[in-house]
Amino acid sequence: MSPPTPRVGVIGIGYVGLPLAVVFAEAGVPVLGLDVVDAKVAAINAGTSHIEDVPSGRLAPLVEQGLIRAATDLDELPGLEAIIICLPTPLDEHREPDLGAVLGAARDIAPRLQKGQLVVLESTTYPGTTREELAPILEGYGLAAGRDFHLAFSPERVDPGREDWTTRSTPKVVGGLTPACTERVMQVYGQAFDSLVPVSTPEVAEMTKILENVFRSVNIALVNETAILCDRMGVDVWEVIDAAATKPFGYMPFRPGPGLGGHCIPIDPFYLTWKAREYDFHTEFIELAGKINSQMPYFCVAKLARALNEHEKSLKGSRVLVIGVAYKADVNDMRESPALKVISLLHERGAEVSYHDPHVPRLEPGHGLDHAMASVPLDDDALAAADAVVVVTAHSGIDWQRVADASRLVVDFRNAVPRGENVWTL
Ligand code: SAJ
Repeated sequence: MSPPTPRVGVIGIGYVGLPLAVVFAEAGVPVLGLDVVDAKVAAINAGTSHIEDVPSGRLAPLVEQGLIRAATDLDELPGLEAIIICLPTPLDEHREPDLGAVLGAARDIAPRLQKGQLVVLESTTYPGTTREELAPILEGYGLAAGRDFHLAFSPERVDPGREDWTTRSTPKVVGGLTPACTERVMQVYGQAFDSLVPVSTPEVAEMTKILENVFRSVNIALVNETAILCDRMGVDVWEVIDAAATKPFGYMPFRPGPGLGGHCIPIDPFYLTWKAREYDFHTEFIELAGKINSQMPYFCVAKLARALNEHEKSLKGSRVLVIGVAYKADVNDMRESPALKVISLLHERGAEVSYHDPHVPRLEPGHGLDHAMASVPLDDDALAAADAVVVVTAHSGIDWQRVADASRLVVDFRNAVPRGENVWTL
């Protein structure tokens, strides 16, 4: 029996695209995943997932049934009902929006675009991108957005590692260029998502996503600033936050840490900052939050130096064991991880650094690391040999009491280790 004809195309089968493809395929909608990386395409067609949140055991049956297929060739685009763009939107070296991947995809789609097709952008970007940047490129071959083809924005709300809210169950915001576009994206997405949140324009949908991430960045910066002040006042910020979290309304706990990682929160807010300048507007909260969050690795290394000093040691020449380097607990993603900055600063100050991370077996040079590093076993010898053990990312499954018992000094930036004489906290 020939494989089912794909109806939805997902351009960019990564952290966002692959979970999206799986949700459509599990709803019985055949998906064509498109990517420029041959290895990713080959892995998916072999039923092997390269995304932690999508186990191969979940992907393989869908590939075997022909419900997911991956390719690099865009010439199958014309046969699809919907084309969904899930490509990275990083910042460039000047910390300005880099829409290169998204607009490149639009230029690839445009000559293949057919009447009646739906194009959806899922990549996080500034309000106006869909209407002002994407539509003109897609209209380059005579079709008009909203009349000949449908165009919408629908932000991804993936929280890597989370299991209670899934790609399917998390409410999905959709904003079409026209009411008919919104209706069309609801028809297509309604096959795969439990609940849809239609909004009046793509700008509303784009701004919704940015607000969600600015909300996190600003609140994380708030507790980070509070942590720095509490340190100076000799107040336990963790106890303060836990006490505040007992308020059953009007409060949402965020926790301080060694900095802001991930491919979203440190980056997305600055897409709005950039766009706001067109309106003579300074997004002061976003910029202040960025300033505070980016200072946290420096504050944490300074606190480590103070702790070593209390043990008659200096950073220079000290053996420091870092526990957890991924950008957050229970993921293997290193993008924008504050651990990279912490390790780089420790190297600059002459410390001998090793690390243990069960999710990250190896760190390649780059992003401030001038040499590769391999994760070391977290055994009593490694803990005892360190002049300081530093908790940067508190993965589950680590015996923190053992860390406290076997270490001479622990500096815990995540409030993971039981308190004790030899334990300093952020
Ligand atoms: N962090 C703190 N303190 C906190 C919470 C987080 O220091 O109280 C740090 C984390 O360690 C991490 C960074 O901030 O380095 C980002 O954490 P995050 O929890 O926002 O995690 P992300 O970036 O993996 O996922 C987020 C989504 N997270 C949640 O909704 C909880 C959400 O903001 C977006 O849907 C998603 O990124 C995205 O793709 O935009």
